[in-house]
Amino acid sequence: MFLCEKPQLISIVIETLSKISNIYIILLRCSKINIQRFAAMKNSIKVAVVGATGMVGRTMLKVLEERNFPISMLLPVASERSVGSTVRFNEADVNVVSMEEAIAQKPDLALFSAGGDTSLQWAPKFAEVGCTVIDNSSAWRMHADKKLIVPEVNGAAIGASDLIIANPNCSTIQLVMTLKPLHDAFGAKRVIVSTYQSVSGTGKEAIDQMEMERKGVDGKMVYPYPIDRNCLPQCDVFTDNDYTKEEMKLTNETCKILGDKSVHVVATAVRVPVTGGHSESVNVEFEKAFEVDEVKRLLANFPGIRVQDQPELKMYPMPLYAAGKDEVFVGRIRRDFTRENTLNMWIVSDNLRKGAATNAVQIAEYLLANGRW
Ligand code: NAP
Ligand code: 2RA
Repeated sequence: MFLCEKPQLISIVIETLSKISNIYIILLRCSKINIQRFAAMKNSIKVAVVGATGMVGRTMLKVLEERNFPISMLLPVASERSVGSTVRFNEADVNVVSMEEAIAQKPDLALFSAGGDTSLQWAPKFAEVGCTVIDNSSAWRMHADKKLIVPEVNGAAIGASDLIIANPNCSTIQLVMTLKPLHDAFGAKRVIVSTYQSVSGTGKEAIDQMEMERKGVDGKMVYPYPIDRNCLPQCDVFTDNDYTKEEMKLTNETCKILGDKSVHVVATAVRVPVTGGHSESVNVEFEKAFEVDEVKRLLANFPGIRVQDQPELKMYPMPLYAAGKDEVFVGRIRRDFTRENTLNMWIVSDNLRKGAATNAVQIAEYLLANGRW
């Protein structure tokens, strides 16, 4: 009797041990999630950062930290490759979790920067649990029922039912910030933009490509040609009309944010061997006459814009000095003497900050201030 019951006993022991180890794993996961809890502040919320290991995601963590955004629990999410690794936030190592684990925690807010396909697949799943998603990819920007927001320009367009909110493309944000006060005053008719976009705009693999080239080492090529000591008149892929997607984003997103389809924007987007910070040479034709001093005054008074324009002192915006800053810098402001009511200017901003992370966090701050949580 005892002999024949022994295998059964062994299987009961194994089953019990396995249950204990499962409980142990769950407790371990919970303990990791405990590490991600932070001292509660007023209106503290659970925040997921999707793409937390990427260029934009890491900047989001930095910006959330710097601006003391009230977070009760942080859920950094990345691809399966990174689950279990850690990111640094508020002097703690916080575990990267999977999409499923983050959704199970029912976050209040998710800041997405993990590419368009990831957003299309996962943003609705976060929204289903009542989470507000602010998405940095191009996935939702031109959807008729999704808002495309730069808080200083059209923050008031956000409604209570907007759960997936799109963050515009980096090159568009710095353009619309500058156009908004001038469009309101003089009516922009036609905008010709040439961009000088940094390598960080393509993501961390592009930085690696440029660094490898500088070291003379062969490595993965993200661009079709070398980027160091070169300029590529191609940002993103070509569309049917021979403009690139980046160029068409400038055309379409600008009209959507300004709420005015009559503004004609045409762009040439160029990738340059600069690590961070996008620059734009912009020519704007207005309906109404303007004085250059009035243009400078309107720009200087607009929140988030810094005018740097003293040619006699060689003062103008440059990406090297815009790095790490949240403002949009404008200089070389001058009349186009070849055309009536037309202006030239040079706009520079840190593409990872106001062009992505800072704008997304500002949208979240706007929602917080307006009682979303
Ligand atoms: P990146 O440096 O290449 O980082 C991509 C991030 O997405 C990483 O955290 C990566 O995780 C994660 N990811 C990739 N596939 C995933 C998946 N299937 N599930 C979950 N996470 C996944 O790229 P980035 O420059 O930060 O750009 C991210 C997004 O922001 C893009 O949509 C881009 O268009 C947009 N954006 C970028 C800028 C810019 O200036 N760079 C500006 C505005 C908007 P792993 O580390 O695990 O691979
Ligand atoms: C770039 N559009 O190519 C990207 C950043 N969002 O710079």
